[in-house]
Amino acid sequence: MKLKDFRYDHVGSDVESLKLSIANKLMYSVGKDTDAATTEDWLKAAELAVRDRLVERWMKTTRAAYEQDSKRVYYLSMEFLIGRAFTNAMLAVGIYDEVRQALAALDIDINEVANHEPDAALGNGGLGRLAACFLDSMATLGIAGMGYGIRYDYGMFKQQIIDGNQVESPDYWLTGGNPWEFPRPEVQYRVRFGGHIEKDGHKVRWIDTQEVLAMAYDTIIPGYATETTNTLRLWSAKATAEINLSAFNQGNYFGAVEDKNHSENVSRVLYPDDSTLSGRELRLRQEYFFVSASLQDLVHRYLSKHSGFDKLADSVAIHLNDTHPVLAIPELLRILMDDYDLEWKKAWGLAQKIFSYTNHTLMHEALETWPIDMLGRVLPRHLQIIFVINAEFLTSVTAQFGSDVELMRRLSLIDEHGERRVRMAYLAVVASHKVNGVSKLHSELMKESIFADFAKVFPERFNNKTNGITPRRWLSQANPALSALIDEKIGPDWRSQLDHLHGLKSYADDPAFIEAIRGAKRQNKQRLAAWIKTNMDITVNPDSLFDVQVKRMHEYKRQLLNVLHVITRYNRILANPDANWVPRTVIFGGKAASAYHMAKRIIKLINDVAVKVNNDPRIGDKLKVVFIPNYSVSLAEIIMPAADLSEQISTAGTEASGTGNMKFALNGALTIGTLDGANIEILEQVGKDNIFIFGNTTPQVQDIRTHGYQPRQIYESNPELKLALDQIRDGFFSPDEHGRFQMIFDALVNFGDHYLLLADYASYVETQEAVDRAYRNQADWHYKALINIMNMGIFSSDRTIGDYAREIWHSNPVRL
Ligand code: B1H
Repeated sequence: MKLKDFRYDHVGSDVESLKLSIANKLMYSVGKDTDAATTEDWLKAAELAVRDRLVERWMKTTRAAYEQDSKRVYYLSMEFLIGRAFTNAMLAVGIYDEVRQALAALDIDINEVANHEPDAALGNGGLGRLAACFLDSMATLGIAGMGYGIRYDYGMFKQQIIDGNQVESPDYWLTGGNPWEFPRPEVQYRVRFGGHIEKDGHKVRWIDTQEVLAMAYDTIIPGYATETTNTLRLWSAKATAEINLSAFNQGNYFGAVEDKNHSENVSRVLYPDDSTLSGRELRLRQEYFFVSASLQDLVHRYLSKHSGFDKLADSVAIHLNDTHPVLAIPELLRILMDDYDLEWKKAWGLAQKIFSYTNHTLMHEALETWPIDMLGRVLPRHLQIIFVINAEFLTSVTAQFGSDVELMRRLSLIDEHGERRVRMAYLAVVASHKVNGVSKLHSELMKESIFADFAKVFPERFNNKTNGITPRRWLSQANPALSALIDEKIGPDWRSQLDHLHGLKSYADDPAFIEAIRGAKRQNKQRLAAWIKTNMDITVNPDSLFDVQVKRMHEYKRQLLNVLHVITRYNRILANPDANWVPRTVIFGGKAASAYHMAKRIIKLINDVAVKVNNDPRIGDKLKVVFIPNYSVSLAEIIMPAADLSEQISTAGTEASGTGNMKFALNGALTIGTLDGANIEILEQVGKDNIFIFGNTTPQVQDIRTHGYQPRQIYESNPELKLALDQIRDGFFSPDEHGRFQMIFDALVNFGDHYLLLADYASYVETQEAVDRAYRNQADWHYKALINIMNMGIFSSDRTIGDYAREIWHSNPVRL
């Protein structure tokens, strides 16, 4: 309905209007008196007031995109690791200071309330955080981009460290309500599972299915310094009325409610795996659940503006964030053929123009394959469509390359070794017009390893888009001290033009500026030291070198190599206590997947080493070890700006890109790292004098492996390494349980050291000595830090998204 005189109060953004708004929200929306209001209540009131300042622009953007029929980019992802939204929203709209003053006038400290916001932790790690940075950049660049995902009731678990062990508990993030989302009960789609298929002439019918409803919740995604405001639409499962009614009519009230609970489980919880897969049926259902709702929704939106599907590929780009949403491919084909009677050829032609796919890992454990049995049971129609895609694909390959049975076996979407399974990554490659990796190295390796045969069949399809990070959250918001310094020199535009940081070059020779950079770092280290004191009751010295490794716990990321260095350093200090040691605080943080026993044991080892080292009076300030519990986006915002040294030490060829590496360097930490993932591109940007590179390269790693790697030989021949490993094995760090770390020793010395820690140990320890030497010269160290900061422009996710938009999606900004 169009109302001629629909009027509303435009909300102002001056301090007085904000103060009044916040008071009104506390009164009328939260329903609390100032006497009774808790910090959470004030936060809610302030959030709602800020949210109001986004809504007008949000509607304007939605209307403009619709009127201009802009090409939409749909970013399908199982994970969006957003973190907090309050400060981000204020900075985007440019009202942070006004809100701060308005709250102060109400006797409320903005930092205090902001720290009470729970993280939206709907993701595991890098892949999910990348999706969040991409949403920020799409909005900032004015691209009509929409995220689609799952509104998990429980996000990433909360990690406590109890007696040095990880203990998981559920993340009740929605308990206090979520002011950033708008429930859309009128937007619901049926998602079907199970049943069987029936042929009716040349029509296929999928019948006798169980159904669940997907209900939309829209989250506002503000662009920075632009009116463009996009949407993240997340789906939550609701039981259908039928489920409840039929059971109810049979007099089975509790049965009905149970059934309802069962079907709603599909959006209950995020799988806490990172770079590994559990392969459980509920995960398959989750994938189909959100993909089906998203496709129905986008087709519906398209049809509200068009009749017929001729323009679909001009209107719509669908991006697959890894293989988790790959069922979108058969789902689109199903909708087009079964619901709208398109012919196979037409439908397939459209799909190939619409889909694009990013691969995020080469690791075997993370490559999704679903057993044919399971797929056939849960999604019989989709399995049938996948068989058709495969048959057509293999036919076309035969036409091109002749009949080569081995090649067919390798290219087939169906893995026939043992239990037959669908290779989801192959399906993604065959159906997409573009397939990209996430760093230069990874994109090359992708073509040589998992997709080698496909790169011959479709050479034009493969490309690289090196990851990026949003400078709004990862510098402007996380590091106000450094941001203010930069603003003073080059103005505020770097927030949306990160390559403007090059302008700092003119100040690289100014000792006063270098000293100011050092001062900002020192302030951030104090902030982190205070956090550690308050939350862990450990005193760390802000003048020590902060050596930080925060990321998911995974063997390939080699937290253990870091531990081996810590132990070696401890032994060296004891052997030579009077030497002039550079004091270090080694900080770890990260979660282990709940079923990943080795990763959990490594957490325990870190904590046992910390107890030993931190309580040894002979060590004093020279070495401290801290494991920060519950690493998360909001903690990263405190930890990263405080780091002097960024540990990026994965085995060469294993970390697809990394994005933490970029965040640290942007905040002026120097990297100690292998030639892996985007570390290589950081090296290209900063030059070899401003980064600490060590270890075997990817070809060397391949070489070592093919020539028969012998970790025991390295163990036997390096006394310091042997001592550290023996101490781990013999209970030196676990006097209460001597065999506790035998499995770690075995993995490294007896069972092949799959990630080549021992092969890189000597080089790593030597490079750590170079770090100490460099740190002694503070002026030079912070000069190097400035060179890092200055050259990180290319790692803005705005650059990344600009490249995707131009080269993959062919989508232009909405005009406002
Ligand atoms: C990355 C994953 C991942 N790669 C499976 N793969 C998951 C795989 O729940 N699961 O089943 C979850 C996540 N995550 C990371 O992506 C890479 O390891 C990083 O190197 C990369 O920077 C990041 C973003 O591209």
